[in-house]
Amino acid sequence: MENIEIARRLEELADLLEIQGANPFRIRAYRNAIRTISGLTRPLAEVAAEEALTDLPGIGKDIGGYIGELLDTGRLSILDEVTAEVPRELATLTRLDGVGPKKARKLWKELDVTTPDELESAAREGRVAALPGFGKKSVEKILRAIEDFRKHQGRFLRAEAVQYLRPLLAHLEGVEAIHRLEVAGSYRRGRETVGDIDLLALVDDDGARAGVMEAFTTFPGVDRVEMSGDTRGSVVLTSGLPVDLRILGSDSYGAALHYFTGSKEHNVEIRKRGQKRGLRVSEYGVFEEEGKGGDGDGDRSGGNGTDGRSEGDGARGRDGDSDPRAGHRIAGATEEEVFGALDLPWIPPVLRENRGEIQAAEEGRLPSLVEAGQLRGDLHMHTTWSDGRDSVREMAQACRDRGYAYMAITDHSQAVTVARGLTPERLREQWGEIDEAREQVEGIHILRGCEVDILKDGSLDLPDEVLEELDIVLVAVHSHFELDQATMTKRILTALRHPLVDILVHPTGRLINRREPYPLDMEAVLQAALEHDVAVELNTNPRRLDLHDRHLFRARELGVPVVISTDAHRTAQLAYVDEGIHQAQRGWLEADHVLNTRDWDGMQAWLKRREG
Ligand code: DGT
Ligand code: CA
Ligand code: CA
Repeated sequence: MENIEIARRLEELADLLEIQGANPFRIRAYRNAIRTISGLTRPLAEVAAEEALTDLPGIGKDIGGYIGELLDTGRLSILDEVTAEVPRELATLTRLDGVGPKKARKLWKELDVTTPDELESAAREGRVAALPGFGKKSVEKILRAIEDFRKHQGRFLRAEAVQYLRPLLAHLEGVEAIHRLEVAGSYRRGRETVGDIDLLALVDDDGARAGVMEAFTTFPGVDRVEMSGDTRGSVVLTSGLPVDLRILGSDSYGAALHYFTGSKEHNVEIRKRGQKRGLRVSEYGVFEEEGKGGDGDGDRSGGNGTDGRSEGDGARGRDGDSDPRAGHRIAGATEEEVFGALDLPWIPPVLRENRGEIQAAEEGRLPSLVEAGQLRGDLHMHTTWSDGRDSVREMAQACRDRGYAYMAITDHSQAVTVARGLTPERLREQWGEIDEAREQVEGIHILRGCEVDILKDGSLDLPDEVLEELDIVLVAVHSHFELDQATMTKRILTALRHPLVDILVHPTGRLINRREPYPLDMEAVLQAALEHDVAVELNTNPRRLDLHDRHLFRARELGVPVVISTDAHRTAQLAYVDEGIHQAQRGWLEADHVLNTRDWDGMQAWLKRREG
């Protein structure tokens, strides 16, 4: 079991205990322990094998025991005891904005409300507003939170799914009969969230299928088996992540990989392209229409007719009465073969969203997508000076160890009090520490930066004379998300007009599955960024991924430089870039569109762009 999953279970436990009314000190201790676990860079299983879990800071006897039980059995018996008394759904309720454990308890005890649906009815009937501690405003907030919850229900952050999936993949990789194993679906397309996981296994020996399916369904991390057949099985992992497995032979493996990678919209276009050529594309392969080709006898005639029988719009290749495997198969073993049969080069999965990738492939202008390894520096990170966990020097060492040529220290400015933002005085003090780090950590250029808050009226949170002394100025919105679109857009445009601003960071403010973007005219923002020579950020924190792919695509079109940065609050988070890079690729970005692929000279030149 991975750390993140252990943390998630313990969090659920803490939520339910708190609703039950457990001792607040106990709850606080549990939450501290969960924070420790989330910050660990080593797997707990490894820690447990080498030392007592209680040696870790903040891990007491209780939690140590729970972790041990989870590692050994995958279960948590105390959670079963608590859920016998407190309905488990209440933990979901506490995640709604505006409903904490105390309110969840009240809703449950007073109104018998345990689910978002029940809460909505109760709120609409005025029963919630009548409870002490719940005014009209808080009811409105709750209703909005329920709406947001519905939109995202059941979707996992890809970065989380990666971790939930890893042990299962390791398990299946040990199964000898599987020659190839791939994750298809939205996961392979690098989408920020995934609904379920689509696994494909290549098994040549038909006799081995049952054993493979059994290895899948009996994996210890499986919570329940939804179905288990000859070639297809469906399970739900203990994390709640649903996983499908399909078993395929080598003739159709590539076709299935293409089909189940999707997107559905891309598949529909590919099928249409096949039809124009007299070919039928399905998850089993590319086939010449019946009557046009023999069945494996080498009689291949035609292949470019356009009559074609209707294939519908992409229903699983089984529309009408036609057998999806009928006809002469001309491709299917690999994806290259499938695309090749349609006179196309292989298209990277991140582009398969029917946003012009087929035409670009046809015309030989598929982008050469930016890779994480091409980044030469990270320009957004926090330290213990504001809300980060590691020191300037630790961040610098970690950046250097990643092979970066440069980096920027960008703690918050004073208005962001919850993050202990810096006043001009404290910022100046920090520069002393940056100077020391410059001497101590060789081989990397450390820029003095700041994530300067954009105030409500669009002015900046630090005086110009301070900004002038910074090497790089990031600006961001952290408050007044409630402004309407016109006011919010004006606010940001005002900030972009400031002549000392370099990068607009996490431009939409969204938190995936938690907070919608604030209303913003992004076209106007990108146009202004272009006009004022300001770069926009792709923040690779898995909850942010802000800007997202469509806006990145537009930035590329306009020629607005993009910076890919992690916003790391601890050294381990510098690795966020490895996941977040998918979003850049989904926006069709190439190295040239990304500012921090430049070497140090190139970066310096950009920072001096307004001089002289
Ligand atoms: P998800 O799981 O909601 O994050 O998104 P996907 O894209 O992984 O979708 P999923 O798991 O329902 O199906 C996997 C792929 O299978 C999908 O991307 C394309 C293909 N597929 C599924 N249903 C259809 C369909 O009705 N027509 C076509 N052409 N393809 C389909
Ligand atoms: Ca899927
Ligand atoms: Ca699926």
